[in-house]
Amino acid sequence: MSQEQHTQTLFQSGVQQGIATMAITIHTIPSQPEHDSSLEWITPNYPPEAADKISQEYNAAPIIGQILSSRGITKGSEIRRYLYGQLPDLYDPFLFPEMEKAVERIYQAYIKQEAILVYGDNDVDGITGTALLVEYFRFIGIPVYFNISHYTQLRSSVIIDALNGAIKNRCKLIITVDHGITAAAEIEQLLSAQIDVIVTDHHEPTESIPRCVATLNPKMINASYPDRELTGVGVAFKFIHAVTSLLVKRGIISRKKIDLKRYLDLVALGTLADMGSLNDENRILVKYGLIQLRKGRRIGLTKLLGLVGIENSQITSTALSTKLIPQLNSLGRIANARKGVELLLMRNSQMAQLLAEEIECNNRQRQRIEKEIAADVEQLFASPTATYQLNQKALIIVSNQWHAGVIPIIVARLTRQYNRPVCMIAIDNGIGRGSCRTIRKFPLLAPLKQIKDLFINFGGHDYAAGITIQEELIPLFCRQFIAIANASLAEEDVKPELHIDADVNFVDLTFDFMESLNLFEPYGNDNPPPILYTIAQLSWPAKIIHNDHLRFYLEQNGLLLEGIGFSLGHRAHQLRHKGTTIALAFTPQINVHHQKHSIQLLIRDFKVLSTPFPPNPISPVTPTHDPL
Ligand SMILES: [Mn+2]
Repeated sequence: MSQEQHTQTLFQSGVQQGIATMAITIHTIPSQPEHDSSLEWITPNYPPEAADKISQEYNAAPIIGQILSSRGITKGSEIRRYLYGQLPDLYDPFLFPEMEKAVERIYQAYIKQEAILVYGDNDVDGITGTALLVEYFRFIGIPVYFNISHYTQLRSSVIIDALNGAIKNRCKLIITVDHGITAAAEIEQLLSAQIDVIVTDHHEPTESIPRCVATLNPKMINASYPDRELTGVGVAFKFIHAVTSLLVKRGIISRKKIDLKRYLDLVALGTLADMGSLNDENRILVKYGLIQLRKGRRIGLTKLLGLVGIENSQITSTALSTKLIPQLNSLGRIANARKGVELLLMRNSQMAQLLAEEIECNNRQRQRIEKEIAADVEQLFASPTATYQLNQKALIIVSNQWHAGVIPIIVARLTRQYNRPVCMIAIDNGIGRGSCRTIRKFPLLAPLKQIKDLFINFGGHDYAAGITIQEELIPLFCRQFIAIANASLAEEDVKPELHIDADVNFVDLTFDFMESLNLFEPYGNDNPPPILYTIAQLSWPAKIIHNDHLRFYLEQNGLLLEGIGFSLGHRAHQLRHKGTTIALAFTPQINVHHQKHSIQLLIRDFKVLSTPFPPNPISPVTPTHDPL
């Protein structure tokens, strides 16, 4: 039997066994050391003089120069833009090659009072981008309708749906938000119905570009736009920026009447939700969007924030990403994302409260479904029969019992956990919908293109992509995709890493220091909270709290600090002895308890350097050999 046949047999028997018992099969499972840290710590290697020079030049604490250096932000213009970037630093929206044509078409719609249909994708990026365009067109006085695609729809039917929506509402122009770039064939049908289309998107273009009035996408080949990383809502914002300039220039509206800042709350939400890289423009947009969000002017969001327990003054990118965004996201996953747009546009407080409660309830259901799938996956990873492909560089799991809308959340987590490309495929009615995430060293689109004949459709980004595939072709996909990953990734590429920014002592961790760390906000993709390093002793054994978290009691040169380590409970046995010396990788935080502020360490990882000897004499002696 050839190697190829052998793999396929394994896969097929895996599928059959899997479906009979748990309806899941697994193709690779990396080994994880159970007891010690499984992360490789990458310490910074910048020259200390360079970091000091930055701090002196910017009159900032030494730590600022160190973290900037560790992240490779060392040129004067980059540092200024990173630390103090403002709205006027945004690029000219007319740098999009087809912006001129797009705004001219809106001008026509305004003059002729033609209705526009805004058609958005069903994730938070699409929802916020749709709400932004609808609110803007209403404000300047163009009739506007909106539709949001449904998660169960195939792409071909999405555009037909848009067409029907446009005909029903007599719209002459459709504007897509956060999708459309890969739908050239379907968009042809709109043209033959004499409906104009403007595509606004940020997904990677495929070979055929839609033939339409204008395509606004920072990822177009030969695009002259300087920032590829804008998300769907970001592109929509650039669009209304350009429309505003034109309408002001032509004397239709006065500059004073329009304040584009009021749309930035939506831009911040969509950009964070879509994991936009928080450098360059996204960083500026999110920074100012957070200021807007804290004003609490959008009643629907205020109600939803209230339900998830975030006060306006406590709004941070992290709070939004962990608490608010999953709520809005759950609509597109398992319900109707249209409600998300309604919530964002709502003016009536009572109705906003009701809708926010409905969304919260929907999110709870999403959490239940997610928990079930996560338990399935966990059980599968624990199963001894699943270990036959331990050394593969990609992980693919398939089931006919998963909810396609929920798997992207789990895929993202598995990718972080195993630090390798992961794909989860949910089969329904003979069609598999796969969600793929990956690591920096293995961008997805090139390998997916290589095997594109296997798919009904595929698309997305280099680090998060989706596939649609006939069920019978899944084994072939697994074999080919894993082979490509194995050929291009080395063992060290898939070893989980932890990047440390700087090394500090407890004495440095003051409230002033915490204030200077704020300069690095907002945190998110490509701009994580700084991770610091130190060595300390346990002033008391660590305590397990809430099942799997650890509370640390630490001492360094007579200074005491507490730390919290999420999901580190399984390593409590390493921290049983007072006086144990450990290396810590952590992010300092301000903890507020009964209105008292204190600094605590969010422990990302630790390594035991030495334990005090002899160990606790009361502990029972473990026999060193079998007494029989
Ligand atoms: Mn998007």
